Amino acid sequence: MVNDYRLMWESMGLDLEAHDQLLQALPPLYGEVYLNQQNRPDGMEYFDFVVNEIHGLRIQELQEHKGRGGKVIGTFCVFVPEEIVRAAGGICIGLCSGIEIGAAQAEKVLPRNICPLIKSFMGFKLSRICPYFESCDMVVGETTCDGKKKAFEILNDYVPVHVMEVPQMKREKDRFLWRSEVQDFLARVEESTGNTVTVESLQRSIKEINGKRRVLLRMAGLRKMKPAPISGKDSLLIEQIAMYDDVERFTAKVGELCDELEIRVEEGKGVHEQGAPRIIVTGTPMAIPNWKVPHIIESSGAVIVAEELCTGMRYFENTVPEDGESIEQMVDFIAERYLGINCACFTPNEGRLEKLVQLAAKYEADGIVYCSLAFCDPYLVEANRVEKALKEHGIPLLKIETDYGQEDTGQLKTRIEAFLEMIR
Ligand code: BJ8
Repeated sequence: MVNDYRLMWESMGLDLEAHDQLLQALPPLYGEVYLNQQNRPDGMEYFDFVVNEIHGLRIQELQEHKGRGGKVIGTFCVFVPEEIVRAAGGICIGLCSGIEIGAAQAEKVLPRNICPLIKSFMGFKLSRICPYFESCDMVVGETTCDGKKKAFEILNDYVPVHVMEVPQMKREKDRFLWRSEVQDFLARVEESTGNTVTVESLQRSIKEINGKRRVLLRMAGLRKMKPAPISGKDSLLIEQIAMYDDVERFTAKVGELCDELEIRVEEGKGVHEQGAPRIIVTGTPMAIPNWKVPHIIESSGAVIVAEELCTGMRYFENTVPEDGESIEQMVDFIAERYLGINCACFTPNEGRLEKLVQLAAKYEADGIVYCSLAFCDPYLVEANRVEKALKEHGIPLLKIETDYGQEDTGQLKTRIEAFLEMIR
């Protein structure tokens, strides 16, 4: 099978040597972070399988889709409406960028001191190492932060990029702009796929993507229970896989897992020791395989009960109304739903502060860990507003700034352990 995959990777133009190195790095890391956990739900077997096949089966599915004339569209932000891509018969893939790779290549076109997520996606593309990236017929960028916005101009030299202008405020005129951006995106997707989005296809796709979001919300709801029936690391993995797995299969598998978690809740079966501090993680997205901070938190005796992240709650907390009757009305609904995302690129971003306070109460959290990638101005600066709001409500906070390297692991562990000790 691996040999078949090698032929596939070769035919896609991957740098096989560099790709081998990447694939060799993943299993030991996964084994240490994931497979060593105690008391994992049986339903995690599917997600272990997906990771095991990360550059295999799913890539094969994408290639088969392309072989039938289908298109693959890559994204880097949860602001890109996947409902529209799906309604046009395309497959929408969240490109991960969660590992330091191809940095030397990336630094040929980018400054050294830039957010690791941006450096990572440029490195992936320039070193031809990611079969997801190489499957993309088009990549969608956005104007959320300056680094990404300018990097997409460069990326466009290597793959067609469509940039959506995400407003930075949420006034009526910003809503108007965003609606027109969603409308333009629909036209661009139709052009790229060669398919027309119809009322029926968009209605269906909205329902299917809502289904995916709802099942993730169901899983999130079960994590409110004491003891939590699933670890934060496993939940994060599922939220990461949500970005690229087959929508129907993924929804069904998370549903099966939730059935099992409900039984665990009834039986009072949890994944952690009694009295373990309950933590919410917030900040910049944690793309596969960036599990560093959650792993430190949970291996220090705490349990993560929610992620106020784009690889978390911000991805699934809102759905699109399903009663739209025309394309125009559904575009409005979609635009409105997406503008509800509380990204730090907005000013002000009160919604995020309110959400964090609410989450802390609903999930009975003992503390919040604010984790920002280095050089990410929006999240690093917004930490001040978050700190102020949480202080007013007496919610303990730990702020962390890190990157994809492992050099700071010891130091982070010391700080996280001290924080847990303080809130215990
Ligand atoms: S909606 S959080 S996925 S933009 S970490 S590249 S912001 S410098 S990723 Fe994000 Fe969309 Fe917002 Fe979510 Fe820039 Fe910060 Fe890097 Fe970032």
